[in-house]
Amino acid sequence: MPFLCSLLAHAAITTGALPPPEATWWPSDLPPRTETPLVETVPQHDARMAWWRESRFGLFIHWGLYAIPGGYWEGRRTGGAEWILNSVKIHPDDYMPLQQQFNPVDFDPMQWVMMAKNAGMKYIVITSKHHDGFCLWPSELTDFDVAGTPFGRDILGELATACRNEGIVLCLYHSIMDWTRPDYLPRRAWDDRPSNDADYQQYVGYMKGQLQELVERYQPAVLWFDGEWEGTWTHEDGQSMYDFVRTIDPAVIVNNRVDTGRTGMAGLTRSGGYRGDFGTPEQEIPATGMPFGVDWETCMTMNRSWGYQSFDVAFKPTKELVRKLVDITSKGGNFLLNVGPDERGRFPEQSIERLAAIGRWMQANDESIHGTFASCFTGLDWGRCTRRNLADQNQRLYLHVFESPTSGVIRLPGLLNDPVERGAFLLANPGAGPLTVEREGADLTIRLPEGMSVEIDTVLVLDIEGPAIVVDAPSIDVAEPIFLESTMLKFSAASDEVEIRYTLDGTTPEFSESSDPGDEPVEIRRSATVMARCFFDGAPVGKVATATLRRVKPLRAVQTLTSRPGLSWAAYLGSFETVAGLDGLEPAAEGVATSIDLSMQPRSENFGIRFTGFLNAPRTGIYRFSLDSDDGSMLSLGSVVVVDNDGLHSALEKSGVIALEKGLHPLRLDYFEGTGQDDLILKWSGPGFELQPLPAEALKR
Ligand code: FHN
Repeated sequence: MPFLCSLLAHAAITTGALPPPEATWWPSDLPPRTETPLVETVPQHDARMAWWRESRFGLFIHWGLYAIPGGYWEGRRTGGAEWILNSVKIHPDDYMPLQQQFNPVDFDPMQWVMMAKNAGMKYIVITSKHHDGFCLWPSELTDFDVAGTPFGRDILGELATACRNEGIVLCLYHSIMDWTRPDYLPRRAWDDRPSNDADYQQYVGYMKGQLQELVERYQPAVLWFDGEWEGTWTHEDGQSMYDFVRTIDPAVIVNNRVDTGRTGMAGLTRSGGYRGDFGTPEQEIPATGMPFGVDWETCMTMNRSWGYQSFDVAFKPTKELVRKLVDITSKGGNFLLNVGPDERGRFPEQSIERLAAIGRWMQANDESIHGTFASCFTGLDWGRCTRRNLADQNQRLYLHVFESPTSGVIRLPGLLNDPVERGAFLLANPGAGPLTVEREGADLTIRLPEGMSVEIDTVLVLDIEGPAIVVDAPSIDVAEPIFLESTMLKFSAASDEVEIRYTLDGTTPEFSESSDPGDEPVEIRRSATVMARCFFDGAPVGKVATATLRRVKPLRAVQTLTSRPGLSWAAYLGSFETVAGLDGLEPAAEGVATSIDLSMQPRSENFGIRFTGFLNAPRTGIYRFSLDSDDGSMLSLGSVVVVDNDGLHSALEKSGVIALEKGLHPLRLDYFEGTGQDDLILKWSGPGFELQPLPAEALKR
């Protein structure tokens, strides 16, 4: 196979390479840690994550006292499910007596485990303690637990046994937030219990004691933390907790909500040494998956509630749930699908029915989910792709056909590998004989069985020679989209077997003299609209890549007679929705800061801060500013808004680029915090230095 052999010589697996095995798996911006068994090489980290990555599909169970009201309170339908104490503003003294009603006589752990197992799920994550503080196991550290109920049985212990007997992995959800524990802060606003002797670090110790109980008694394979966002739980607490539980059990996997680095419901972990072994998108699936090599799991309800609510009958159809599982798997993630059992310990009928229906699809197709990894295509208009490695470096592609094209043919765009002899076949019915596979330039096509209709997802299998090499849009490598005198362009593609052509005037590249070959770096000296495309045997392959490059003049520095170290800051009290809300207010406090942080914040919630002064640019050049905040923020230099990260949002990072003349530039940084987590991190990069916090000498007033 001459064509492919030459390919393999250049095979750069288009899904990105993992760091070399000798790399140490530890947040790279942290000093190496030697005092705990937590330092892992990449192979050791991969070994710890292996079963979790192979599983791909798990059952989330939200169960506790809140199943008793089930969204009703004092005879009224209130909604709120597991949040009912908060949603209905119930005083803990009125909520905690639910403990005397907890008697789930129909609880059958083996039945739960078998429903999960038959659905093709490999692990169960159950709420050991949710935000209401009630413990589903007999804890030595509190009476607000299952031992103090009429039921009295060790729910987690019985479930752990059933899981072990059926080869299902037990994992525990544990809430950091605790609305009833006296030492937890902040109190709910309507909770008038005295808080002056509440000791938050005492609460952290209580949490650690309970986690030690749970890890030593039930050996959960994953600790799924939640409720980290109220501001009292700090990055230091998160680091300490992660180290604590992994020191007790170095094999345990911990999600990123143990720390404070989660970027809201999108779930990715911010850079900066935040702990957590996987990201946790909630009720959403990343549009294109996370960067290759990042572990993540989408958690989602079947209806709209995590906890039980009889009137929530908006259950997603089985077809939608299966396609979510496939979509997530095709992006390299795990799917944690939730059930909220009722007060008797029964799964809702609709959940039972969907788990069984998913199981019927999985029975014929689970090979295309378990043990597979992300697609090699950026987008397929007829469905999704998952894959696994085979012996002798070959790969198996699972082609999930959601919509059968009217042409009766599915196209694998830019797939340069050739199929192994056996061609393609239906996973659910291999005996139906091979399907016709043909090459059309850089694409492969597969003819579907005559009249094939798709009920949920019909999976085809295609084994290919070697690791998948897919040519899509070439990458256009340039330092920044703006430049002063000139900048260098480089182009690259997934394979050397294609040729890159580009234009600088915004016209679509062609395989002719009208477009230049992109095999050498190019110097750009004036603004340009770059378009680049791959060609294979003279035919265009994949999408067109574009980049707009602008030649600019630097923002002039201001001339001031003198300047003193540090920025002026003013703090404001109020509930804001944008930074504009700070305008015209009288400051509650003022001062000087030699670094940009929240050390001067006047309180934990509902405040704003405005920094003003000058930025001292060490030399004329191109500067990039990264502004990471929860909630809103905005950075201006002179009259230019460099980064607009305004609005009510959880942790979010945005960046902007600007050309500056050496010298002083008027700076204004506005920030506000609503409720929950707060964060303000400003970094910059510039001529001769990488992204880093602004040093004191850069801040003047
Ligand atoms: O507040 C919780 C909610 O009750 C539920 O547990 C979800 C599941 O991930 N997590 C939090 C909301 O983001």
